[in-house]
Amino acid sequence: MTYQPLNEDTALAYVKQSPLMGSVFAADDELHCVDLADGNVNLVFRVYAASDPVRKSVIVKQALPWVRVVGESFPMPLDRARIEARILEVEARWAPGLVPRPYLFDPEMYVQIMEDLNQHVIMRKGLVKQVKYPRFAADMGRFLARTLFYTSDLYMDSTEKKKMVAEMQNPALCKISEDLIFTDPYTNHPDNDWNRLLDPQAEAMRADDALKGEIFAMKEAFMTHAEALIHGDLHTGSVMLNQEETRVIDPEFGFVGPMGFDIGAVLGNLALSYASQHYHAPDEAARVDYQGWLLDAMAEVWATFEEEFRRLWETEGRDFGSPAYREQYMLRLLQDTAGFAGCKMMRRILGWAHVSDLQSIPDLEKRAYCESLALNIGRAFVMQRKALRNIEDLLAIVREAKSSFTYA
Ligand code: SR1
Ligand code: MG
Repeated sequence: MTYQPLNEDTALAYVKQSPLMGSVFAADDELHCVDLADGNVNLVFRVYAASDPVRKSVIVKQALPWVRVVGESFPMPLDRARIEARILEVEARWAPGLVPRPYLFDPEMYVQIMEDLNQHVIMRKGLVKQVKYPRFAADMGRFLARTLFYTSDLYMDSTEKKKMVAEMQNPALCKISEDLIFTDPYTNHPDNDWNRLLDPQAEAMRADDALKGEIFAMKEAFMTHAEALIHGDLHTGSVMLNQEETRVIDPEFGFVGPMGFDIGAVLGNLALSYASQHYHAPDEAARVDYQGWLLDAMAEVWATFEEEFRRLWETEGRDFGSPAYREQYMLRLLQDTAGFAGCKMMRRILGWAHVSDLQSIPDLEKRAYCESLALNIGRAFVMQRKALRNIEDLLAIVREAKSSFTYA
């Protein structure tokens, strides 16, 4: 089939002629389609059977040759859909039950069909409402440990690892991350968008060469440290969950890169939520309680990751069997995690592509209070990362950070 962007009608017709008729759906099922596109980049449809819309339902995700929310002026290669489908398969192998089940990838239409998580919600939306997810931290720690360990040189055969590095090259999406996370926010790039009440802080950060030097160190690590197959965009909009289950979605920015980029994305986005709770949870007791939950979740993600990763290394590691090296490696991972977390927090405030935790705060003064707190946490993560010795040191940065504004 020649590539063409789908709409609700053609997505429905597409599913009706697919191998899913006879597996997920019966031939005589009455099917419906609804457009679900919500993120920045792709087309997303839900196709479901009228007789059982919860269980008989799939997600049809199609790449566009440009960024959906911008249009043709921001081109993006269709091939990212192949990489995403491949990474989803790898993640499903090493972390089964923690990603949606992949059903089909069509390399001509750049369409993936996968399990519909219609009993799960996007985590960021739940965090804004102070929902606690009891399974999240342990599940996420395990997802990180397993996907990162099994695709690293600690486990993989050296030749296979190098083949994977070549197969998972994702240069266009990596370039977007290089620009949007590590470069543009610290320049006068015309796409940057920030709350103008933050001008003094934003200008100071853009003029701070010590900060830029450390951010460039993180950028170079992002570009050159081919440690493991990473998800590449593991913010809280890439997690769907409920009280019992956690699923990681959308690995289209994945490539073989630094492990701390994924772990840092998770911790940095929890810290963004922490900063935003000054607005979302105005009752002080409720805010302190929820911020406590977020800090506990950050600690548990790291603790579960570290415990599982060490266990896998000790029991299944093929090489690098030195306890001294292991200690050095785990400490470097923690410090990288802090550095990438900080970069990922600051870009969401100073650059393009903001997050709803902060963007949904309508009062610009209240928003500036929260944004400034997040910027100060992010900056401290980057600048103090080499002094961190354990996860408590990282949490202390969050607890002790102050906004440069007064909450009015
Ligand atoms: C052009 S894509 C903009 C941002 O959305 C994605 O989720 C990534 O974070 C990317 O940087
Ligand atoms: Mg995404």
